[in-house]
Amino acid sequence: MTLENDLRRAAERGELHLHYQPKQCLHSGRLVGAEALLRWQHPLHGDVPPERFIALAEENGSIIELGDWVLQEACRQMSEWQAQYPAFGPLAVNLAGPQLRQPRLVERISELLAAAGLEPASLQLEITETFVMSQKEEALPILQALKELGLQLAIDDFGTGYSSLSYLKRLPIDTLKIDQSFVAGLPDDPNDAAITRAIIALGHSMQLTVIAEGVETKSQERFLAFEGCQQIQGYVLSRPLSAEDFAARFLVSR
Ligand code: G
Ligand code: G
Ligand code: MN
Ligand code: NA
Repeated sequence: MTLENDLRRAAERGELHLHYQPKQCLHSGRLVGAEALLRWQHPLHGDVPPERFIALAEENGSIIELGDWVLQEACRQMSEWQAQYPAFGPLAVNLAGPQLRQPRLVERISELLAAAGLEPASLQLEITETFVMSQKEEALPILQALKELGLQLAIDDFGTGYSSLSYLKRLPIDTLKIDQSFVAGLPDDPNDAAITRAIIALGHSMQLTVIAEGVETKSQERFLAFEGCQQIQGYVLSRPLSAEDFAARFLVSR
């Protein structure tokens, strides 16, 4: 498949870049970091959405190299931003299942952090609930090693992955990220409202930060603030932006 071959060469051809979407504290209104999201500008097909190539990359194994490029670029960008805006962070990066299974992952991340001169706490890893819950025996020691290094850990797409609560309790995580499918129905859909409240309560009882993703409207934002959700991310604040636009809009004016 040609898209598959193109993907393997995308990094070296300079076709990959990261976009950044801000995260905000609902209580203070302050910026509390950003999520890095991978973009592929294909010379013929234009912007290829990650939905089309992340799964492909996971299947053919190129996610390891792709993910390594993402981590390296995120660290490079973060070190540039922290030099100018020391209070900014953490920067969150999505990690796919196959990346978490690499034996040298922890070593590699500490190498990248050291090369960029970053504290481990400047980096947050977003790991899907589906991976963590489907690979319980395997995931726990990996998460423990990443936590020992000092990274922040978030469970992404929370609510879609059939969490075992007894297992969740043992995970060394900092943050639950409420999946955007639940946020979409707020504030009117009674099921989405109930699920969102339950996740917020669960997070509080486990002393985890709860962030809602995919927040698009002020009425969703108000509902989440009222229910005690700490952070939001979504179009209501901003779409994911290029590094340049993100800095101009969210860093320079601080
Ligand atoms: O930003 P957005 O629509 O474009 O992302 C679509 C999906 O791709 C989301 O599920 C997101 O988590 C995933 N994604 C975006 N960037 C990365 C990345 O760098 N690594 C992995 N594993 N997934 C990513
Ligand atoms: O990593 P994750 O699966 O959570 O990726 C977040 C995805 O959601 C990305 O594709 C991003 O572009 C997208 N996104 C971010 N904010 C919003 C929003 O407010 N509404 C919708 N529909 N999608 C969003
Ligand atoms: Mn994510
Ligand atoms: Na998500």
